[in-house]
Amino acid sequence: MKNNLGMLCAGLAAFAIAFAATKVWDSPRAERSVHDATANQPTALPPATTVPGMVWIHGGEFTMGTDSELGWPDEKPAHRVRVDGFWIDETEVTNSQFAAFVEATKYLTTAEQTPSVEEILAQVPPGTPAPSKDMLVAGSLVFTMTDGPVDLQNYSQWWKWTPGANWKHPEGPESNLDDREQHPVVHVSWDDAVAFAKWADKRLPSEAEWEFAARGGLIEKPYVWGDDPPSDTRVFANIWQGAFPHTNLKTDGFIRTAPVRSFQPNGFGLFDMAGNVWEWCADAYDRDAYAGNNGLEALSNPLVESGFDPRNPRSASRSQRGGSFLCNDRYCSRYRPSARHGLSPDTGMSNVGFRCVKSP
Ligand SMILES: [Ca+2]
Repeated sequence: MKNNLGMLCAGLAAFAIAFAATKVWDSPRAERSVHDATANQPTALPPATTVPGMVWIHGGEFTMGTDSELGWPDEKPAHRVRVDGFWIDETEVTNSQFAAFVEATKYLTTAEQTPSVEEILAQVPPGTPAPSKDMLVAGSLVFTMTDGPVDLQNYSQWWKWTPGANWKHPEGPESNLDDREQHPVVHVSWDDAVAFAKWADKRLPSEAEWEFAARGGLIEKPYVWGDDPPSDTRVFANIWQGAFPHTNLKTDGFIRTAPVRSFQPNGFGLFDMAGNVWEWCADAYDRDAYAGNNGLEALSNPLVESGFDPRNPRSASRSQRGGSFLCNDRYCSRYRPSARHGLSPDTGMSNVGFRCVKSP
């Protein structure tokens, strides 16, 4: 189904985007506890085998979420979680890797399929007018820089429904993947990511696994690299420098996606755990997933199976992590390791990709 088109028909009222609202991000950082000393301590011997392109994460107990003022409500409260060991891809899945999957399976992504009126109307508020015939074509939502400052609540200012946009044509039919083989694949839906993972004998990470891996062994740090907030001149990841969405200073070298491995890896040797593209997780997105989780007992391998996404109430949103090249510290800073986001599972966009994990 093509919920991204449905959301456009609904006037983007329910459109869940990487950066939901303006917020002041210069508030002082909260004091950090050090009760997380067991994080990244091995709970078992690593497996004897290795998996090419993947890093073994031996699991353990850690503090998931945050109580920091940097965090959005869906990141709170901080709570204790324990995850078993797993392998995780060193990088986001690249165009080259996704091409191998499509070549082997002839898989057709969601963005390459023509939506039906029925599919769209099932996901928008009752009474929403049916989309016009010219909108019933395969396509995806493409980020388009604006000419100047715009109302940051009006996502349609910079997200354009683009017929013919898909993973092979990221900016529309005229674009291609030349020199982008090592960029993360984009315009993939959750369904597409799950299909790839099954083919690769892998799976999508749980939010808990993803966050444990993203923290790279650091204890309750606000960023995957530590304490220092990024700025227009201080670069740690592929995010947005300058005034969103009209001025990109490109200090990090990239206006859109960057080749994987372009920035320093985190403490576990994982690349782009902040920025570049959002990464689908296995969990259903639930705004209130952590409510009541601030007890003393650590949760073991949590996985959210159903939830409520207030920005997308008619679709069973799935969680994404990591932020993207569109994130800006003055706007949402959702490239922090505790930051969460929900998006309809049948939606891909210019800044949505994934990586996989594998259990022993
Ligand atoms: Ca950038």
